[in-house]
Amino acid sequence: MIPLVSRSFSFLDSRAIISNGQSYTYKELLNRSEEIASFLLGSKKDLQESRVAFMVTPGFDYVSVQWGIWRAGGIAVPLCITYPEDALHYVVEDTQAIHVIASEVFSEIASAVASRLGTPFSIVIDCKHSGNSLPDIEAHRRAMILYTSGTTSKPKGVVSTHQTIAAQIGSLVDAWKWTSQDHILCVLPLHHVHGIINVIGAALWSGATCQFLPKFNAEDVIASFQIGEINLFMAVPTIYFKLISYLDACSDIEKESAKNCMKKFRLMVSGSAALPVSVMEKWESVSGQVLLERYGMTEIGMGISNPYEGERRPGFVGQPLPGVSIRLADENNIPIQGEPGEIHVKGATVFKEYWQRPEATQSAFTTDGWFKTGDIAELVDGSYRILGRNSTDIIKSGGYKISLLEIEEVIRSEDGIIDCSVVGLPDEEWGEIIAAALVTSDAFNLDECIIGLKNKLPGYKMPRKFKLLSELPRNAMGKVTKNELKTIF
Ligand code: MLC
Ligand code: AMP
Repeated sequence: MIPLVSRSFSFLDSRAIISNGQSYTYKELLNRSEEIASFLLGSKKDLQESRVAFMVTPGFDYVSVQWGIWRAGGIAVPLCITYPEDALHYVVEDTQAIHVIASEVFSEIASAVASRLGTPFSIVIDCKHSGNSLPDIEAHRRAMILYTSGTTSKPKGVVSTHQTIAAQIGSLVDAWKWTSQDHILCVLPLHHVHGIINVIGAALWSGATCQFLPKFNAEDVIASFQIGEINLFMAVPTIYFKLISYLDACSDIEKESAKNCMKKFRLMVSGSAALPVSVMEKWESVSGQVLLERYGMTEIGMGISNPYEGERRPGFVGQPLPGVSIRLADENNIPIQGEPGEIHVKGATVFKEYWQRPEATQSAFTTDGWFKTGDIAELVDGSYRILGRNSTDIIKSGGYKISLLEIEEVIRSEDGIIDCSVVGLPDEEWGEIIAAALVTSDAFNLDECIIGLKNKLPGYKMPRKFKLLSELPRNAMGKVTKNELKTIF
């Protein structure tokens, strides 16, 4: 059985989802996902872990398609709804998806990707069929592939099983005391664990209600809060920063009314990137809520969290979550104490493999089975503090993980580029922003280059600053000195 789906039979008449101003019960979600599963099966008895990619607006349709793929025995591959065609093509091709499903609004781009690869394509409303009996899915089977940027130039697919997903969700439900009375607002993109596991997964596991906004917008978030039903919120630091800026511009009466409503929330969580202490403090003053900061990663779900009850220490991420083992280790993977080290993780929440990359999978684990996160932390008075990463080629911007090497490779494919180097610059709102230094030929045209990049990169991977240089700063070994480059910016 698929743990998340089978649990929902206990909440049939409860409200599962609110999207587009409509409410849907768990029974409606089960019925619709069954229709989609039956459609995907056609004449087959079980999709046997075939991949199905879907580009669907956050809401009832998204969850129905995700569950439909699972119930047919497939692996769900959620596509980022803001990706340009090339980036979508990469994911659909890499997973060798057997079907692409899209909301009507994305049908043009998604069908173009599918037809380039000769993959069958359907829009969500056409995924309707009944009569097929659904296969029995064992929990150890593969369930989902999420793409994550790594130290190699191309994103890798992180494979989780139904068991992994259940362990990731169960740990959070336990630690943060979810109940069927909870009601959460989802504003996060749904091709990453933060939205998929922490928000939708935990809500539906608990028999709670998950309300969706199709896209983050500060005014809509505060207006949704003021209806008075939502009691939980989870977001990246950039979103809290944007909500603070929005509230700062409101009248005193509006501020007071927003605060009165938010201070009644049961919990507000921040994660996916470091929460600046200034944002945590400002948020408390505008909402009356002490944010709970936690640490996670696509490969592990959530690993470390400040306590639900007890002190939420600013600048720290807290203690290991239930069922998660954490240790700090040196460069030789030897466990260390009393000094900073790389975070290693073990437990049922850890992913199965990188999709069709056995060597990358093997090198991500120690010989005794610990996953090496690449994040450096220290343990101070029983609480972990994240200090940075062991690679300068990865940054976080708006909560998205970005490989600078991946962007450099895309820039190099543009006309007139002789050389380039990309760095992350500290930024109060975004955490870091992407800056690209270019060495170009005389015929180079920056505007054309930007248009070319926009066709290949989603908005959040686009460089925000460009500098044209006659040469890049390099050390005696010929390696670009990125710290020097940052000072040039
Ligand atoms: C967008 N813009 C940026 C930017 N992204 N500028 C600088 N840096 C960035 N990264 C600009 C756009 O070009 C545009 O400018 C303006 O901001 C608005 O763009 P948008 O796309 O409409 O932005 P918005 O919707 O406001 O997006 C902000 C956001 C989004 C914070 C809502 O970035 C987001 O959803 N982040 C969450 C990512 C996430 O879920 N990560 C979890 C990964 S899992 P202009 O000039 O064109 O108007 C993980 C594990 C864990 O990390 O621990 O959770
Ligand atoms: P992703 O691969 O997109 O899942 O991003 C995971 C990475 O986000 C982690 O490896 C960390 O570098 C970073 N991260 C997540 N939560 C936090 C946090 N609370 N503080 C600092 N970094 C974080």
